[in-house]
Amino acid sequence: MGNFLGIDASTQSMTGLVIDTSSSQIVVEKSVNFDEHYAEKYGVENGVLDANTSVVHSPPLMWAEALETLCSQLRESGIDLTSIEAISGSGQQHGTVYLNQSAAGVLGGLRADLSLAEQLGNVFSRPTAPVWMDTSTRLQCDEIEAGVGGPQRLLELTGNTAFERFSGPQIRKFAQQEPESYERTTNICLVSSFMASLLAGRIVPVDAGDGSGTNLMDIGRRRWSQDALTATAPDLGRRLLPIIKADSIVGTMSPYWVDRYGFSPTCNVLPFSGDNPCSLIGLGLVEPGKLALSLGTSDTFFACMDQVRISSTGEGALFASPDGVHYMALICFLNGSLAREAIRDQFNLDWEGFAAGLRQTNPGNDGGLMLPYFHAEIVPHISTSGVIRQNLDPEKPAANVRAVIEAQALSSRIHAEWMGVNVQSISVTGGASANAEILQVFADVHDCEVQQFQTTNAAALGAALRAWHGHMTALGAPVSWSQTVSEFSRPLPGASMKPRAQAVTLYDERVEAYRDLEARHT
Ligand code: XUL
Repeated sequence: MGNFLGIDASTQSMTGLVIDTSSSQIVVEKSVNFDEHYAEKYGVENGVLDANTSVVHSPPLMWAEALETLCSQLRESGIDLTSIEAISGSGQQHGTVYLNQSAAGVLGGLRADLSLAEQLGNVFSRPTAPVWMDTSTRLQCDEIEAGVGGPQRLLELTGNTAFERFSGPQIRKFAQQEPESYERTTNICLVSSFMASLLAGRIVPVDAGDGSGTNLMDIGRRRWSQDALTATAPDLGRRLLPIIKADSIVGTMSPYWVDRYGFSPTCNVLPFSGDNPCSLIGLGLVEPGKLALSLGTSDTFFACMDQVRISSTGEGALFASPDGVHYMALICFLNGSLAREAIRDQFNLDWEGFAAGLRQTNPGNDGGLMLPYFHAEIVPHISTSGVIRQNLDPEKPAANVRAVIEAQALSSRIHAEWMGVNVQSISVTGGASANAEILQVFADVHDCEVQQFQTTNAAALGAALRAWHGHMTALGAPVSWSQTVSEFSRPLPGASMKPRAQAVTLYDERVEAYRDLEARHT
């Protein structure tokens, strides 16, 4: 029993969430938005550089700086940081951080009188990190698939065909285009393992949940696949630490965090995992059957599986669950909050005005449809941005608000068909999950109840729960996964949207119109 911290290093912000397991309460939740704090210093917009091109990176030094700002905010919130027994975290998936030979030494000897930004400037062999929004590696995807013996072989081996955003193709592109910098790269971290390394003061491995988002992990064995490594880049194996169990303790907080922020020197650090695998835990999906929806920068739709299920369309991704046993099937839509925000900003609305737009319009939007490709899209695969409207006046704010949300809900229904889950209810998380009007559309389109939770940050909650689970296991007093999640991942009483019969019937027709429109443009 005690306090456990989960940190979510996501695309647009860094969030910390503390749970008290004796009262089963979330006691603090703080978030640092990158654009608010660092737009000028690091040149980011929506947390990334050059969002409107196919090459999308972020500065890892900004993430380090945000971690410090977050810790200051947590301390100022009044929480006693010495009371935190263990920390784990979640990172936006697939992004890679490239470290040179000085990194391990610098991390191990951080001075508490200087900031991380002052000390880490020279530890990178590549100053920026490609992130999941990067779509520039189609060539490398094809080469890696061919290198292991074809897409089907890569799918069987790693659970996924090659995706542009996955780490392997990104690493291959770097090794090809900047061979000297690749040569100077001693370690490649994912966003998750980079953040954990900052806390532990040494380079920390990735867990299987995030390892499976690389196109490099043997999904059956949960370790790097030599065939995939060879097909990706020279001497890649020695640049990656062996994959570690999500439940292991990788060390204690380094003296830097103890001296500078007052964490306990005995506070355990666990490996971070991917944001989606952590959301799986945070929403309590530790048994197969239920579906969840995360409405974040990306929208993801996912389920817990007891066996490997492969998407024959090549659209779905498969990850290992950080519970160590299950799998996670996932579809990722790039045009999530970025598309909602684009419409909000185009019509000078705030979120209340956006919700009002949904209230003022009717399900089916009088026949208006939108394909919301404000950026290139992952599912369905669209390589150049371009918004398509059908029977929809681009000048009408409310109709465009409804069109973007209906598009997202209809698309999630169409592209989840391969998962073969009989949808009974959908658990929902992410910033936009606070918006009841948006959730109502998803309930009507999927004809099932959509449930809200106490926090909209299931990834940070899942990370805190993982910290608790791993800590108790290390103490020799393990808590089962169902017990770990049961008190924290209960849907909020009275906060579920129920499907409305008339709208359900109407969307059964609209889904075919949307499918046709999409088929004509993909
Ligand atoms: C999942 C994906 C995104 C990122 C950012 O495959 O690419 O959801 O994890 O959240």
